[in-house]
Amino acid sequence: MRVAFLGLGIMGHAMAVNLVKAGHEVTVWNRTPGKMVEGAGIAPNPAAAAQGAEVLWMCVSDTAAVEKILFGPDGAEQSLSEGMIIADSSTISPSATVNFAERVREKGVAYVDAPMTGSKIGAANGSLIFMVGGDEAVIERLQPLFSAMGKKVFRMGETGKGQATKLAMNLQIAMIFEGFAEALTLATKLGIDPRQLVSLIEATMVRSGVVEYKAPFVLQRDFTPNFPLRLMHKDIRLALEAAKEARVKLPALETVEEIYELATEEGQQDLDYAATLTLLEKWAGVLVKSEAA
Ligand code: NA7
Repeated sequence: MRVAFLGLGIMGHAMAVNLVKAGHEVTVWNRTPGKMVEGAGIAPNPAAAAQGAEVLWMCVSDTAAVEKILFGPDGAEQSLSEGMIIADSSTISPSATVNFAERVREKGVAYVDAPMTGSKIGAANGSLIFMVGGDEAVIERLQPLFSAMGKKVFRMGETGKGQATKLAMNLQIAMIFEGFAEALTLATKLGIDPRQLVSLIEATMVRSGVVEYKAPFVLQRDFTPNFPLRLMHKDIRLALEAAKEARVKLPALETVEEIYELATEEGQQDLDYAATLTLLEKWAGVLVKSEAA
């Protein structure tokens, strides 16, 4: 398929590489020039990238970025034509997504929100899991692209429902990790070896995919970004906004958001979100470090 891919960050770059590998005709665009994908064309702006494309796939930071690349100066909007599909793998506001979809529908363009999970590794080896909102028939047409980038597609409902699902998923990741981080901090302060605590967690019902994935990094105190804190913070804010719009109270998430706020004030926004542990450590006057390490 002819695909315009907009946004070559950690996730987008790997996804575009996999589309090229699967034989699709890809043209890429990134806000900051200099990023490229071997075998893909490069466009100077979103409008040029979208010219003649069957599918426009986006993977950028936030709601404002999606709005800008679609509807801003040199935005893709001016190159949209009847029958095209827009797919968005950025994590953004569900209500804004519905609004963007309405704006392009007038031109006969379908809109699918397709945020994903699987982290940097899943993007690199094409094993992402997509949670998707949109018409079934449109999603079916995108299947060759989903298969190139991921291993599973869950249709969650109409456009906007993919984003709503993603917020509910990341809310859990943030809170499960915070629970793990608080447990590590308390246990270490009380004289327990964190490595032993992790072994126990893994052998019991307390285990989770989040802990399994994050524990090795945390025990090595490796906070290089797999999923940058600034992006998890954005998702927490999006979840709180969506909750407010729907008149839902999320008190635990509100508290976790304050921790991210403080971590950002400490300059940790570009580290992995696991770095929120270091704040708990600071308040407790303890360092989570294994004696056996
Ligand atoms: P990264 O690695 O931070 O990449 C973000 C990308 O978004 C990158 O290509 C940015 O371009 C682009 N970006 C950011 N702001 C804008 C604006 N205003 N206009 C156009 N392009 C922009 O994020 P990930 O790849 O890890 O994640 C992407 C999304 O998936 C995000 O929503 C996650 O929550 C999930 P740059 O190179 O900085 O010019």
